[in-house]
Amino acid sequence: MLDVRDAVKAALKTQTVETPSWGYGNSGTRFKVFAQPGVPRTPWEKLEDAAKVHEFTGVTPKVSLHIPWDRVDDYTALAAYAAERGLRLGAINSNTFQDDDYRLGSVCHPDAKVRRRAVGHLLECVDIMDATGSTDLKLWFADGTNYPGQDDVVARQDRLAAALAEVYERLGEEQRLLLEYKLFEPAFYTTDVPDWGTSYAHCLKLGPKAQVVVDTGHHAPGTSIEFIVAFLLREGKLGGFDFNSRFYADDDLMVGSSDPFQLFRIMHEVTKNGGLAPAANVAFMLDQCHNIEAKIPAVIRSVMNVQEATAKALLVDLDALAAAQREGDVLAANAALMDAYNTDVRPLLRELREEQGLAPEPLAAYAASGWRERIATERVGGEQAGWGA
Ligand code: LRH
Ligand code: MN
Ligand code: MN
Repeated sequence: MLDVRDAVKAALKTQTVETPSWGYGNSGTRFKVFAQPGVPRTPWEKLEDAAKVHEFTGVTPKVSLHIPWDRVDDYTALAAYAAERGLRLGAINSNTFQDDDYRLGSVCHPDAKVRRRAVGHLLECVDIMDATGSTDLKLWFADGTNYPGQDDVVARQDRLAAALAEVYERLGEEQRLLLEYKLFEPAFYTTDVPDWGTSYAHCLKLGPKAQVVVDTGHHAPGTSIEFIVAFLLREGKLGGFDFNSRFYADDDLMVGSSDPFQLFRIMHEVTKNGGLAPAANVAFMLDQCHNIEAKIPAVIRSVMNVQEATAKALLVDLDALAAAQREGDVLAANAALMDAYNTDVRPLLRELREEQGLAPEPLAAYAASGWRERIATERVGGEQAGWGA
């Protein structure tokens, strides 16, 4: 019989985590961007850093791009540059939130000319996907209103549905649209895609190539994100995650850094409900910026946090759990989860890495690699690209 540890390791070998190009660039809050030495100046340099994360973790072959932050003349060349470094380009994230035109929204804007411009950008993102070989288009809209009466809430939903339908029609056979929701910010009275239910309803109407993306930083405090995950998986509508952690507002902090138990509970629903199987096609993406901590080690730490939560989730004794649930034994059922959560999985992950020819401690291996010193010397001057720049 397969040993439990071997089964966990085999499952972990199938998991990949997609890292965001903007996690490597300079970023900050609206108060201050703290520049760091050696930070990438171009999308090409961001890929070099992403390749380092992949070199030391072995599980991050894909990098998400944000357009226009990662605009280049030749996306085919960018994909080739990634491939030379053992990487692929992942989700293309649209950006309809940084232009003056979008003061009243983008695809939900009351003016048809602005809506056309926004849809034009989304279609351009699909063109980019064709060039990069990306399969996922990730859409997040900053649309909404700040004041009662500002706009017609239902008309805005109609405009959103029309825009999404046009983009959906443009998708290729292997491409899909991931619709992200967010409860708050920057529209503080109504948000046009505020929650998973709104996203789900639009995706359901659009068809099988539209799925919901769960950004863990986009909920009200106390929300059971694991319930949302379980529900969406059951419906075949969980497209992926934007992982990060939050306290009060948005989501720049490292996933699993403050509430590893929440991440475990989420991963328990994922593993229990088949979400780790490659066929489920759930994209485990990070959506983070590292403002005060060193960026590459922060991405590595985040990836390790996802792996640790996944390993613990895979250790849950599902037979014992089901038996306790059948018998209505609440304490035993809860204990099945807690026993797994309280297991130290770090030795198992070290073992897994060694079996894969990796250094057992990715952070130490990165620190010893000299990359940090090298980029600090070589990457001087030039414009910083990306979020908060
Ligand atoms: C919005 C968001 C969305 C954006 C990213 C930079 O808060 O989560 O995914 O594309 O941040
Ligand atoms: Mn996000
Ligand atoms: Mn966010």
